[in-house]
Amino acid sequence: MSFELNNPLFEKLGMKYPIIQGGMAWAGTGHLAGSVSEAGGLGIIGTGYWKADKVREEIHRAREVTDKPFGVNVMLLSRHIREVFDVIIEEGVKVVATGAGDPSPFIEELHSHDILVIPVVPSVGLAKMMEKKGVDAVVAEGMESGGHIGSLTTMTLVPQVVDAVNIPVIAAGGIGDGRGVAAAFMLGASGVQMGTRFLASEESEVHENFKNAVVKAKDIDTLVTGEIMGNRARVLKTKMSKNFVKQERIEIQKPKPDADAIEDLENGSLRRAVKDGDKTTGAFMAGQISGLITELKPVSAILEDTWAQAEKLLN
Ligand code: TUI
Repeated sequence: MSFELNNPLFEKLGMKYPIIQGGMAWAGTGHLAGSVSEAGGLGIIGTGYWKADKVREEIHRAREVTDKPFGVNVMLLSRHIREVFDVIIEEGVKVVATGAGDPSPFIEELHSHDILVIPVVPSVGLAKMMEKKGVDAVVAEGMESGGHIGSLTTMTLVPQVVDAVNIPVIAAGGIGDGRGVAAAFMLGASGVQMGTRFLASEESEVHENFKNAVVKAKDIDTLVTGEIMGNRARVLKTKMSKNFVKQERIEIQKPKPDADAIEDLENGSLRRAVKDGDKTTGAFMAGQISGLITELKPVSAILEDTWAQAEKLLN
């Protein structure tokens, strides 16, 4: 007996599992996203603050590993989003996910090119607004997630979004194995998104220091930066992130830093974690579920094992 997938969206995309890989900036490379799609999930390239040329290159890298559809996540705080959307349209990408903002101005245009639009939402209000604008599904993301986060937990957000909208709801935040997937389905979700679990995969291209840090992390080893300055983001505890939180309390008394300085700080610190494994100045964005992840696995095993465990529980 197998649990019925009640998500036509995933059938349309030819997915074997109702599992999406979160579009992680710097970490969600074409190779990782392509590998997830190839193995039966939906991979998503995380474009963060990347310029259009880099996005095009990673789309091509995804196509080296799969002929299946994959998505591209557009991070709406970036100044390069217009050019990034142009590349997505030119390259015939099938799915756009968005994060860290309101994608309303782009939805009609993306639909006119037959691109599915799946925004990440941190609240019921935004989910309802997105449904009104005609999006194809929403990812309801709790604050257990790594990176930029809202303030509700997955347990509280998902059922409230499920009750508020009539489009598929994909749960994200704190899901790392089949128990989490089964729980999300019990809350009414019809799919899940996992990010941190895929960071610690063989196909993930983050620095080995980053992978090891996720594997070694315990339950209480993340903290949230930006509580004071804004742009709350969950990262692994390091000397640097602990110090950042302290510095924020000092910085807030000073005149506001300019946009370029903030972008350099955010983009640079994440790049240094992902590319250089730099524990002194890097921001290792990862979710609270890091504590559950104790080994690196191939993407195919992550999908297979997770879904096998979920199906057993759901049946
Ligand atoms: O976007 C994410 N997670 C991210 S983006 C990112 S890149 C970055 N790096 C450094 C600092 C900031 C960003 C790293 N992680 N998740 C999806 C998400 N979207 N979480 C929360 C939201 C969100 C927040 C507000 C979505 C919409 C929103 O709307 C506000 C509005 O404009 O109404």
